[in-house]
Amino acid sequence: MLKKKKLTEKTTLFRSGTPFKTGAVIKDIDSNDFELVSNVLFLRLEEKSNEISFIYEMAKDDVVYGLGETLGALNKRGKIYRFYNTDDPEHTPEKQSLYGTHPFMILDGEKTFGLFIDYPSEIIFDISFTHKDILKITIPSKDFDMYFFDSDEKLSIIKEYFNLTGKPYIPPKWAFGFQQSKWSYFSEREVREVANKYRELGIPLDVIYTDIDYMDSYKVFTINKETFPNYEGMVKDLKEKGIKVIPILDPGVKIEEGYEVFEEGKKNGYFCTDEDANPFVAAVWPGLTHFPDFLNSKVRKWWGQKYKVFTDMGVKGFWNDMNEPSIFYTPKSLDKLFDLLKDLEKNKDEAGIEVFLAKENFVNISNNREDYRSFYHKLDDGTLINHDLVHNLYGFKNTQATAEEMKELLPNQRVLLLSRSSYPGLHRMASIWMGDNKSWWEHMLVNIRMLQSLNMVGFFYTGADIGGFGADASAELVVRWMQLGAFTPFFRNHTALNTRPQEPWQFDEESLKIMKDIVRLRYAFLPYTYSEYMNSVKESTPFVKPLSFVFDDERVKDIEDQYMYGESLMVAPVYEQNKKGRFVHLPDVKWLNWNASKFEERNMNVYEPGDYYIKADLEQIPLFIKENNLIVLSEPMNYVDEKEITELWVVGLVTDQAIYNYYDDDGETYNFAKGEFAQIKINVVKENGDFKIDVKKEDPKNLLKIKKINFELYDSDGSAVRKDKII
Ligand code: MIG
Repeated sequence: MLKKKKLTEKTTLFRSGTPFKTGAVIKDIDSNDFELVSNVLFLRLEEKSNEISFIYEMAKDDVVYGLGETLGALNKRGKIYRFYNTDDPEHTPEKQSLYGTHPFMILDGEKTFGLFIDYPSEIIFDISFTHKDILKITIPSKDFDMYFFDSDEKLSIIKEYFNLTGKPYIPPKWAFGFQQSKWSYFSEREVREVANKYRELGIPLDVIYTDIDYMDSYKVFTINKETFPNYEGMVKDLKEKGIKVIPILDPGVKIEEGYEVFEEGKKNGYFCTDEDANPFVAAVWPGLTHFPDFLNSKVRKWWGQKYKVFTDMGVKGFWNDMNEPSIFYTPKSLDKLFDLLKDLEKNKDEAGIEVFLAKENFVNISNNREDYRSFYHKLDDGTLINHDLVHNLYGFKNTQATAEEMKELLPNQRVLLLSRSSYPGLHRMASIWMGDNKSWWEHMLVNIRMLQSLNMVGFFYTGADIGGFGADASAELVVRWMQLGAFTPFFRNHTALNTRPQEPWQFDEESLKIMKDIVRLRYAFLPYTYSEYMNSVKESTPFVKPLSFVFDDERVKDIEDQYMYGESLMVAPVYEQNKKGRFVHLPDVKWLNWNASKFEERNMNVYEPGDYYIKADLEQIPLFIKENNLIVLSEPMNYVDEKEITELWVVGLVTDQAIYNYYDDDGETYNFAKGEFAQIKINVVKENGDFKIDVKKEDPKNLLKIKKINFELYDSDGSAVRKDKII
């Protein structure tokens, strides 16, 4: 039996039992005026002793979108997805769980609707896998909320979702610059060298990350004084060069007497507890650790304030890792493994196949569900709850701790905040990257698809490890991936321990030059990217969209490897080995193609709608500007805000009229919410073979330094008219 309550014209809540308050939804829905129902519109309900399933018979051409951080196609049909946050660095196609939980989907077809399940433990979406036409969503519990969105418009379903769970996070403007990371830069010297190298080579850069090895014995909130003798000095010196340093932070607190974080946590009962009410013990990087109980608001406050060691040094970005939480092993699970080994040893001579089978036990010792069932959280009202029942909230609450205390530590400052694990609602305060991918061509396609799916669930500011995290990358792979990354909001090159280094200079002169140009191109696009990002948050419309969210023709439903980046630009990255081009579908309108390699070179072509093979040499990424839309560029810089932008370039194919609302603000604070932002309203009208340009500046706070706008306006025949306007 469910209870129903209509929340808005299009959104209805179906409540089962007494759901846990996850914090995903920003509206407080506690009133009693629910109506009892035994069915959910056209979904069939199946109840078992302790689980409920929603079943829907899909039409042949129904498409399913959403589900955020999941593997497989963009159209989610044909696979099982199991939301149970997992640190799994092997993103192979059969995997059902990754780091995040995003149980929001849109079914688009004969009927169109959306739904979101707010339940913090395992949820299974079997989307026409077990049976090819059946969508079956199973919640192994009777306490959850299910929100149903009734609309024919995919974008309005997403708006309803944001209405319910909040608008996406807004990072500082410099977060749209290029970022370099590696596990690890082992010393302050190495970090400084990398920074200097970027500046020497003239490759723009805004951020360098310090991975776990900056810490003293992996103790969170400490610094290894031998290898990083002056972390603060490094932060300050790099800041002079326009480079921000972002440290990684892991939740596991090393069990070590005298270590402040451990002592405080223990004294105050801030750690999750085991069956015997002792702090729960699990091994992660520091060895044996305790897990802070982030579901408790006192613990969150305590933890969030710890970031002060870094904010005091001038750090404005944080990278929260391992917060599924990842468990390498527990003392208990290790004992079991040793027992197994002893058994094997006893029968050593006849062990045979058992040795082969025993391998699994090694793999399964990490992130084991049994371990997640063996510890507890203490909520604000004093109740104890088993971790397994709220498992998917851990990373969310960990990063919420950071986000909330940042408001006090850095008032009115935007920070770049990344979390690996997530749950709906986290998208309001932080973002996620896509975790431990591999230097595989296949993972570029995963990146392209996940980028679109994550945008649907509110993680607009996201991206993958460029070049791939695990495994060795070839120069060509890194070049192609840097091109893709240049058109992803979060643009960071990162790689794992013991893999081939992949900074731009690690290969050959030609690759270096291409990568330098592509990073510079990224910076040229900054006015467009930032303006579009801010407008997309304002409009509650994904910044990155599949073509099928914009165009109606049947063909676009099959296009998963091209995407809209803002309203004007379609990106069609080359993501296959040795390819000198790719097929591209151009829907509905004319397109101005730019096979872009550098800001200074325009080689534009106009295409009619249709299907084409577009040549793209190694240094080129195929970009397409939509007819009667504009993009806005500026001269590349070494880092965001290095110089004042005094000139813009506005480029487009205008056959009728193009309007662009250029947005800008200080890029660092939340003053925009008080109206402190600037806009330039550009209106280009094609008239008698000429272009009439109208520009209106609205800049009450005098934020803009733009003096001149250069227009490059293309005609259907590919000819260009150049004009400028002094403003
Ligand atoms: O167990 O900190 O996803 O980006 O470099 C691996 C080391 C732990 C996983 C993160 C990755 C990071 C790595 N971390």
